[in-house]
Amino acid sequence: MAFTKCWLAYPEIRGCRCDAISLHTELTGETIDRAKAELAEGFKGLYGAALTEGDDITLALDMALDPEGYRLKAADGHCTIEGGSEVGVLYGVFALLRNLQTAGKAWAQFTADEEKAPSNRLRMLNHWDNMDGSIERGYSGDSFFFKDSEILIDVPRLTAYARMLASVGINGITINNVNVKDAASWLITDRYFGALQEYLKIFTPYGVKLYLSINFAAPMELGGMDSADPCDPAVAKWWADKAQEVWANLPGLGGFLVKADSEGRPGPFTYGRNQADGANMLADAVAPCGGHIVWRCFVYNCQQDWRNTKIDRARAGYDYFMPLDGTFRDNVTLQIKNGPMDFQVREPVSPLIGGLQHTHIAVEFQIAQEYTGQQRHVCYLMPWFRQILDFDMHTRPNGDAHVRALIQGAGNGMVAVTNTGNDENWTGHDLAAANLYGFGRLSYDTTLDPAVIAGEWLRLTFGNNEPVEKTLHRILMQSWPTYEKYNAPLGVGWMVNPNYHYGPNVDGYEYSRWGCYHRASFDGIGIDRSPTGSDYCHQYAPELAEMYANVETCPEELLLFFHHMPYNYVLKSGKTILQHIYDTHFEGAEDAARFYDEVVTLKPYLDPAVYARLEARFAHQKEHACEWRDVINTYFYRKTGIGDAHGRKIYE
Ligand code: GCW
Repeated sequence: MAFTKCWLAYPEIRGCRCDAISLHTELTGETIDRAKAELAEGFKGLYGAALTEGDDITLALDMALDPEGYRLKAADGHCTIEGGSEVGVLYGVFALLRNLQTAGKAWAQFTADEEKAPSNRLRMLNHWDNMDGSIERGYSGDSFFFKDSEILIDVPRLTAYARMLASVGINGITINNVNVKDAASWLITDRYFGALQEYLKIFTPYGVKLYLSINFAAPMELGGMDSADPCDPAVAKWWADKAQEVWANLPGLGGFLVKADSEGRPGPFTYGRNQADGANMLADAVAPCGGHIVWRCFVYNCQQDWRNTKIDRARAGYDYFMPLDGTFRDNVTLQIKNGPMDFQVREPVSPLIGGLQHTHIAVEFQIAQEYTGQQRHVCYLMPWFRQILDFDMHTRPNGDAHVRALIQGAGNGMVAVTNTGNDENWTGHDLAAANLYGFGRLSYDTTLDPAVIAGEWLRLTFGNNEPVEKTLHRILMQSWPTYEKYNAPLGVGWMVNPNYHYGPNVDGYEYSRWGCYHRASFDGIGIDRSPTGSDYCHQYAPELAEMYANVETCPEELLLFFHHMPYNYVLKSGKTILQHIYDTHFEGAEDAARFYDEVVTLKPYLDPAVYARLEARFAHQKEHACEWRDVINTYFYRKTGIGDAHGRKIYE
């Protein structure tokens, strides 16, 4: 299937054409070949220029730089790019091409002086692609990795993808779903080694390490054993032998990602063992091969009884993993979702992220927008991710405990559940590509301003096109706040249709076993997570625990996450909670209608296919935001019998 070039289209910088730009380098190798090819493609597009031999640009190594860092200097038509390794050089080349576009100048006028090293070592994407070709929580077509239990080797598409990843500094991908099903268990067998070797050939030169999700019960499923007990030496031996076989066939493989004891997946709990027993057994198996185990912390009871108000799903990750801090091997990274629940539009930062002091961690984000509009609504998530990175956990009395600091250093980093599929434009909604671009950029440099990232992405994708840039920039920056307005109020989350997680259904999860409740009653709504309730708030450092426990100091956007509050409680805005719910839902739907009106004005400035896709999505969002507004407002009107203070229409 045809596919777009996304932000690597290199649209012409108008009025700046030149015949040739020349390159000199003594470096050789596959990564350098990719860097040269990128320059050739970039200059052809931006300036109509051929890449020739000469000294306009010099590529070199400087071992004093971070291995994934670069230094870029340019003035008077000359440019040097130095990298701490070949991959650093490649990153420098992408930085040059990006900066040329954002500057929008002629080659001879361009100046640059920047030196960068990545904020995080691990900058990874997780695909939830199944081997039948479907994608769990995929909203942009089918997998471009798998179909009918086979691995697809679509070299142009995979290469284009590897370039996109490298261009924003992503250095790892897990290609198969963490829910390892059907044929996927067999990815670590000779059935698939040949095809995976082709993947290594494509991704490795771009600095992208390949990871595989594995089935914790593989010794049983593949090895015919009767147990997968991590403390059984025979099981450990099976994994150690397996690792030798896998790495002998797939040299350079990054490692394994594991979802264990979660939502029905097998894991160490089956054998009365803990999460560290499981992770460490695998870590020891892969260590001689240089392998890495990424172990997810999304472990909770998904069979709970809604009648039992003592169990609190939000507590689970911390309760299971915190006592194990310091017991994990050095080649284990715990992958922790950004919030304690599950990728809601608003959640507090997971306390486990701050709690663990002696364990490698990666924060797991989701750009697939499972709960934030599923790539049909626009929802640019970088402002939200940046808030999370900037959050101070107060857990290092003598050091920096902002999330961005806690995930620095070896074994740590950022992961996103990705949003790509085989749709022509990769991400379904054209604007959803800003999340893929943005996640990469933010993981490489956690100090970047989300507004700047959005601006870059627009310029790279649409060229220098003022009406498009201005309008879409405004929409992107307003999109997450807008989505939050017409969604579940004040941090409580979960008012969605079960299973699909799309569209409003206020009580959709209220009486189910999944542990995500809002507990709306005739007089109030929200979960008491203070000491009078589950006391989840004391999983945070004392300053934060106190702040959250007290309704006066609890940030209002999370008020209902932490407290059960009466509808007539007056917020700092002077509005009651009920009126706040009404107002935000009216506003959210108005915002969505305005987005549509603004997008329609862009018709003359956009490629017709892009415009058609955007127009259809924004029309849907506009209508669907009204559905959200009306379902939620009606629900609370029915609970309370109190109407809107401004007399607006609320359906009965
Ligand atoms: O958000 C939930 C999703 C599941 C997913 C799970 C997880 C891959 O609804 O589809 O399973 O999280 O993160 O493991």
